[in-house]
Amino acid sequence: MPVPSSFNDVGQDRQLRSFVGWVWYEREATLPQRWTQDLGTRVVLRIGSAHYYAIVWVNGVHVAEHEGGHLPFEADISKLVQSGPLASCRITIAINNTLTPHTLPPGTILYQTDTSKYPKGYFVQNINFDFFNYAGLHRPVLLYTTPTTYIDDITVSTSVDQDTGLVDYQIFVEGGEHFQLEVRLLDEEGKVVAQGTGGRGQLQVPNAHLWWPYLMHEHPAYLYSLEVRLTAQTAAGSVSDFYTLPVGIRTVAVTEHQFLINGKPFYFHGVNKHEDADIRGKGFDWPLLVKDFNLLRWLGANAFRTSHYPYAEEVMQLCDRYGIVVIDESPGVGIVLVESYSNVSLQHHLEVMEELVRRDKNHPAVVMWSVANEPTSFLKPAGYYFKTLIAHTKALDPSRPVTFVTNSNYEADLGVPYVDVICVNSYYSWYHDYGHMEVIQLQLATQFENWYKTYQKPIIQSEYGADTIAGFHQDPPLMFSEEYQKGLLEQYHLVLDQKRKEYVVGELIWNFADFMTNQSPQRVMGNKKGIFTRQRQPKGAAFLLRERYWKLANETRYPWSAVKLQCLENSPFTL
Ligand code: GCB
Repeated sequence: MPVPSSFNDVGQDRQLRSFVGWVWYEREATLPQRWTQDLGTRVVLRIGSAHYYAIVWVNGVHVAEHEGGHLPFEADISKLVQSGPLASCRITIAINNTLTPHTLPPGTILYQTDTSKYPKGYFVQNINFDFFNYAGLHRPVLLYTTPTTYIDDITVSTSVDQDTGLVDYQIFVEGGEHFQLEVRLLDEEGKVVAQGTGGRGQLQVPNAHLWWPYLMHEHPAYLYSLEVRLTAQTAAGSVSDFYTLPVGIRTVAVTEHQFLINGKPFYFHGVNKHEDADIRGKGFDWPLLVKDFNLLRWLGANAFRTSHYPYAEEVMQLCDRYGIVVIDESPGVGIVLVESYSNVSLQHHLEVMEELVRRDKNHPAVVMWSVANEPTSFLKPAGYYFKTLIAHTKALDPSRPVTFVTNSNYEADLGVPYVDVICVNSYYSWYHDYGHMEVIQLQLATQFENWYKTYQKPIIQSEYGADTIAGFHQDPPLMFSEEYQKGLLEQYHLVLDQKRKEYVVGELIWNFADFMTNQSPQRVMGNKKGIFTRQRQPKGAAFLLRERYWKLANETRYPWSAVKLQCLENSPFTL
């Protein structure tokens, strides 16, 4: 089985495609001698993503267990690989993709006991989310080393005082007490612009280049490099550890009707994505990722939401580098049953937010956390659940706003009182009043007005769209044709263009690309609401959005130039 990849679509076996239960991966690695002989070296096994519950053994010894499919975990395996003459290391990973009411996302196993209809022991995995439940080792599995005293974590937060950028840092060292830390901040030319010593401090950068979103500035996504050097005295002598962290200096703030980046109003015009592609499923793939970023830049998109789970770290790194703003979402999707609001579930959700914030806190591209998508937030226990979850996330990271994405009625929603920005999904003339595009404007305007009059908080249209089979044409438009998708989006845009002058701060299309789902009578080999096909070819709506996003970029950019941005065929960003 290739790693990284989902196991479902690489074989010809129908049972494997829909398999629910334990699968086993095993691999032998031969380690360099220094790793196994030098006791001053710490050897770590890092698993980028295992869907969903994983148990890990090295040379037959249990080293780690992890719940949750989308975030990395590690095990220090030094003792195991340094205990004998054996230089090889057998890594065994058992993964179980079963979802229960207490996992994230939640699910239920339904046993069918009517023996006239089902064989003995027959069961199915039920889920309340609309994407295929791919499983396997979706991201790289790595072995790496550090000294025994090492830099365990770094937290950076930035602010701006007039023209001076302020970079607050905190460095966490593990494995020893006797060490020195040196910190340097370098600009893009490699020039040292600030330095410090010790585990925490503030670096001041006069005339700082700020990190701006794509299309908002002529030099978007400016990144400094924070170099952290540790020198430690250990039993094995003096050792050093070194880490470089890209740092974008920027601020984020929310007012009653605006989302501010570096004090300027920011309008999200972008997409919702999925980690999804032919054959590899949710497996990480560089060419696919770079293609997606080229498409985002071609489109003039300045943002996306990691619907409906944390994406690979490499994705976040590219967002930092290209200035694509991220709403970083937890795997809290399909929280529907009352059992999924229990303390057991809440406790797990709090831990997932800890893991997510720990992993993504230093990315300038991440401007907001989303703790969930479309929960049954009108159920009684939802109030306490979201109050606790959002407060916890804010305590973990006071620098970013927190939201969850709702599709509940504005009067019934018990979670929205705790969010900073209201993110609302709606599918007018798709799931309701199907075929009737003429009702969209009225219904959408009412939606925005109701939410705003109740809460006076900025609003993002976090999903809207229509299933479209590429190549289906019909005029006047009928559902599933490319014309219908375009027509529906245009109706939404008419209202968005009014309300963005008031308090609507963003629009994210559902979805960037077609993606696989469970089989059902409503799905034709997956969800077809992509503006690109699953193979990343444009439908008509992609050209419509491209024109719109570049127009929006021209209207909302920070006025650094009177020259118009143009989307020329061969260049994603031309002045
Ligand atoms: C939604 C969900 C998303 C679905 C989409 C749809 O509201 O958040 O996961 O795929 O609608 O197409 O039904």
